[in-house]
Amino acid sequence: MNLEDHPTVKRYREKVDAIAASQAPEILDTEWLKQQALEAGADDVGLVDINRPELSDYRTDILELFPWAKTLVSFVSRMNPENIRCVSQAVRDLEFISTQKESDGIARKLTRALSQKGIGASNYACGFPMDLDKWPGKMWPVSHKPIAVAAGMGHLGHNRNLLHPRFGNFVMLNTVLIDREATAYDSPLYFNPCIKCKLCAAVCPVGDIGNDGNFQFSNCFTHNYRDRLGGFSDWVENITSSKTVRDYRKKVADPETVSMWQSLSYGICNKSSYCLAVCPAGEERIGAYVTDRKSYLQQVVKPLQDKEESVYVIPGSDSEAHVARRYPHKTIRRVGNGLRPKSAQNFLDSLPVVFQRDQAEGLDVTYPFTFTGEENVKATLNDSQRGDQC
Ligand code: B12
Repeated sequence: MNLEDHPTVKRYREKVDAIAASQAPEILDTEWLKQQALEAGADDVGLVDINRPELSDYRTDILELFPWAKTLVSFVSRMNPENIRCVSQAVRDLEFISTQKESDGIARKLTRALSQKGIGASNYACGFPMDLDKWPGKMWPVSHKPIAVAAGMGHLGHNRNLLHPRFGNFVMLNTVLIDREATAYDSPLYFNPCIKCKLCAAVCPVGDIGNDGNFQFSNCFTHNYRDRLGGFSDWVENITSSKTVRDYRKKVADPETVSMWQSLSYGICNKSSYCLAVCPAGEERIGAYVTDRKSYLQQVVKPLQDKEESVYVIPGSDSEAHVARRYPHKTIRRVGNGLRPKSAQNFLDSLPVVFQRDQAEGLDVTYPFTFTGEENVKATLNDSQRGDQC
């Protein structure tokens, strides 16, 4: 008997043919693809072509990891604003942790559904894990914010978060990368939902959001991420540099020790996120602000401003001065943030994000740098925060 005529082989062949016939086409129908994302649980979804000009700063990192990526599916998952606005950090963190898990679950469900149809699909974490061997550089090859903007999910507001036209900034972002094209792509939203109320600047305990839109990355990072990444390495150094238990307790208060335990056990924690909490943008949220601003300030903004809490700052930073001036009832905790450049190039790259512009006010200087040895770099730094390298 010819092997091809054997019933088992025949059945196998028929199955293979049926699978091949059910395979997705080379170019995917946009509406079908979006429907798959919505069915997986996304609250809104948009598609971007990897070659879009807006992604030029981000494309290399994405393609290094996913060289086959052609279409990016950007989707949002809603958060409950009442939880994010709560003065309890536990309630806020639970909302962040739950939404991130949900978002990664949706990405997983979508990639699985697509891969069952023979479509190559992958996803990078909504938040963590990240590629920490790149620390303290850019550890996230997929930047969800610019992708979401290009996919029409919203625009960045004064607080640097993506504001969705309906849900405001109460969304977590995620991206699924796909190995084929789609029939149509989305464009950026035609308006920015940010109304420039600047409540985000008014509420930030460390003053990292300037009225002019400047964002001071390292001050946000030092406070918000006290129990993660660089804050964690600073904690370890506090342990190892303490000669006695008493010495350790002078550096780290008991609630701070158990806070580290909680962060390690249960996931991300943010000391603030107030910039997100107070934002009134988005169809679903704006009504409460425009109809009665006074009550809005009283109910949403003031409780966060009045909260007595520890605020983590680098000694001598703009944020230390800000807390002392604006929030005398909050406790200043002077700490390290673990950001240590690992190379001359990394040092130069980090300068704009660690620059303390208030402390440097009135300064008019130019620093020439020449690095020799393993790296040969020349750079000129001036007070416009730019490093012009030769
Ligand atoms: C890095 C990062 C941060 C950094 C920098 C934030 C920033 N404005 O870029 C820090 C730690 C400060 C941060 C804080 C927060 N983040 Co964040 N973060 C990210 C991350 C990983 C990448 C952001 C990004 O693409 N930046 C690049 C571009 C768009 O920004 P940029 O201005 O050009 O460059 C900045 C960064 O490169 C940064 N930077 C430079 N060098 C280094 C080095 C290191 C070690 C780090 C960590 C950062 C860093 O400084 C630059 C200036 O701000 C994304 C997740 C992801 N994979 O995309 C989430 C993400 C942007 N974060 C998010 C959230 C929710 C927050 C917080 C609200 C968390 C909290 N609960 O407090 C705050 C908000 C602070 C703010 N107002 O921006 C959400 C935003 C959701 C939304 N609706 O927009 C994201 C998209 C996560 C998600 N999947 O939803 N975040």
